[in-house]
Amino acid sequence: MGVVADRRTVGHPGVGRVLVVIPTYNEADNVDRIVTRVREAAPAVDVLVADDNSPDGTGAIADGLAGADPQVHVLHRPGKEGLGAAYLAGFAWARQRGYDAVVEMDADGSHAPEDLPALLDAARDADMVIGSRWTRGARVLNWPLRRLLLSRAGNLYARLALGVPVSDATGGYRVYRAAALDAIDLASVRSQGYAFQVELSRLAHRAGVRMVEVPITFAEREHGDSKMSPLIVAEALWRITTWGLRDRRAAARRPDALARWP
Ligand SMILES: Nc1nc2c(ncn2[C@@H]2O[C@H](COP(=O)(O)OP(=O)(O)OP(=O)(O)O)[C@@H](O)[C@H]2O)c(=O)[nH]1
Ligand SMILES: [Mg+2]
Repeated sequence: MGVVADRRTVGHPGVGRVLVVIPTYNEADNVDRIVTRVREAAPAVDVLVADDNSPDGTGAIADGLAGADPQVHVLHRPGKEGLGAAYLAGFAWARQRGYDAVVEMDADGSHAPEDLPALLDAARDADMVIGSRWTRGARVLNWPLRRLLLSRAGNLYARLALGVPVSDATGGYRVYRAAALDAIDLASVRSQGYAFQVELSRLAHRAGVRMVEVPITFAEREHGDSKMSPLIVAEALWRITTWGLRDRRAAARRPDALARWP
């Protein structure tokens, strides 16, 4: 008991108390597995499952895990509102309880909990850490060519349109320290799908948040169904284009516009 309490207070050395937020929608085959892996890989961090009232009973399974482990919590949300809304609710939950850092992680096993200690170590010298599929040392396992190309093209477009200096702006395995969340105007965020990750990358970059990327091993989901849809891709394309045009118009209005033009 004493040891557990100490770990909870201490969290990750040099970072503080950490909450891993795992959004879920119909992840009944995955939620137990992922929570168990996180607890084993990083015993000092707490977990919050943010479930959108999944019809397959994911929320009830998460309740069972929370009942058996005081470091596991569940946020029940009334219905499916997208990844972005679930994360924003998770961030608010963390801040109300004084966590020093929040981690984003998918439930489907694509983001290996075993990589989490390395991400948290990197957060000692940065306010935002992106677990990257596209930096040296990263690995992407079992992804079909179609998904590889979509991710590479999406990242290239995001970098060109927005100037965000990261190789994986769409990636969803991240650490935000409280300073990063304070610097970003979260109330202005509207994105739901992948666009959410790009929007937060853009806002963090504009706010001067210290970002680093750490290579991860990313694996295709083995159980359950993807929530990726043409609508989610269309949202990202539309929003990135709109932000890019807005940034260029704003840059052009500044007196030293010509010197700044990329
Ligand atoms: N709470 C909540 N979670 C969601 C929602 N949509 C997706 N998620 C979760 O967000 C994470 C990522 O979704 P995935 O379906 O794995 O999307 P993806 O990783 O782009 O797609 P795959 O590569 O096919 O797995 C998973 O943990 C999902 O359960 C939602 O509307 N609400
Ligand atoms: Mg996935």
